[in-house]
Amino acid sequence: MATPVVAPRYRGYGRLMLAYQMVQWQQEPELREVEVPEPGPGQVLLKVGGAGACHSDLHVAEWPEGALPYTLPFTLGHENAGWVEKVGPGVEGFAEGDAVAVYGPWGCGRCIACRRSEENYCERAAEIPYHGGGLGRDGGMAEYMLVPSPRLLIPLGDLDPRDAAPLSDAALTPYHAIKRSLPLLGAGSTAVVIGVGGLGHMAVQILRALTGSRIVAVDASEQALALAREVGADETVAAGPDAADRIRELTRGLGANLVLDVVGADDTIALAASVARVGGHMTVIGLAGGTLTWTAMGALPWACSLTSTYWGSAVELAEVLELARRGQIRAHTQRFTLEQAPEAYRAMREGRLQGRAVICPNG
Ligand code: FEH
Ligand code: ZN
Ligand code: ZN
Repeated sequence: MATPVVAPRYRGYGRLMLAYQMVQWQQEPELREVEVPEPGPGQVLLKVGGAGACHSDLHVAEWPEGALPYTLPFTLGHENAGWVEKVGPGVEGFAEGDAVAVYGPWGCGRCIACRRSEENYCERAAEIPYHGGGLGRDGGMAEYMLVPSPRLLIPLGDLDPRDAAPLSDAALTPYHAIKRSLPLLGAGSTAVVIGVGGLGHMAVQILRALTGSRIVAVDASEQALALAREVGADETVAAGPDAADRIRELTRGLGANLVLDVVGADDTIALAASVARVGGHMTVIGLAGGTLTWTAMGALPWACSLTSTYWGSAVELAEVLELARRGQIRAHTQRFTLEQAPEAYRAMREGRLQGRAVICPNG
């Protein structure tokens, strides 16, 4: 049970910890003191190394009561990594001190999609009143986090959990989106990434690691475009009225084989649709709520597929971690203490972050 922050670190027999929690819809989250959970049968207690701050958290906090199936309060933080602190009865294969990433989208664990490790597309999602730790269940913005099953843990090897945490969403989400377009992305192809924030700067690196595409990054901020060049973009384009012409110029008027919209606002969706190629893919992973009016003729080039994807599979997370261990991708992070979590989100809202903010509750 949560109470406001008070001095004692113990209440009764339960040890207390700080947690950054959603307490009321459409209100700022709060730092509160809560009990450290005890892992029950089949559960694992994680000592949190890092919990990435994601744009979706801002959207979640903005929803009115009843729009999401979540029960309040719950601790934020849905891209998490840390060390196993304690395993509950019956848990095998993990031991205290193991460095692990937490697979973020929590499904039923039993349906065909979940058995394929695609809990992001769980067949029973509509029956489950949360989307994962930090999304309706307690997440990683606390000293400890309860993980309901070891199936949700992926070993990190020698990766530092504070560097690896963002990989579980900021890298996994674009990795999943890009993987389905790989047949289009041979040498001579073009991939456009719109938005070079937490997910976008990982998308550029993933395209570099997996494809022969020329990578074009688009953003309104010159700082973001500098980061895009640093992590491997071949071309950068300032967002604005000339962006579409510039991209067409770069592609001999043909447009891009893949346009990945990491923002998902009206203007970025319009730009994406105007620079996709015949037979290409337009994939929207940003959640800014933009719309596209689709008509059979003219909204998109012929044979161009439009899709949105959600997060990725646990197997894909293992692949992402392998890319990071080999040094092919790296999340650019800014670390914050748990007490600084409100400042991390403020910086995100005001566009002052470069790369991903990671809350490190244990230093
Ligand atoms: C979280 C909640 C709902 C939709 C999408 C997300 C993403 O941050 C996961 O990639
Ligand atoms: Zn997220
Ligand atoms: Zn399922």
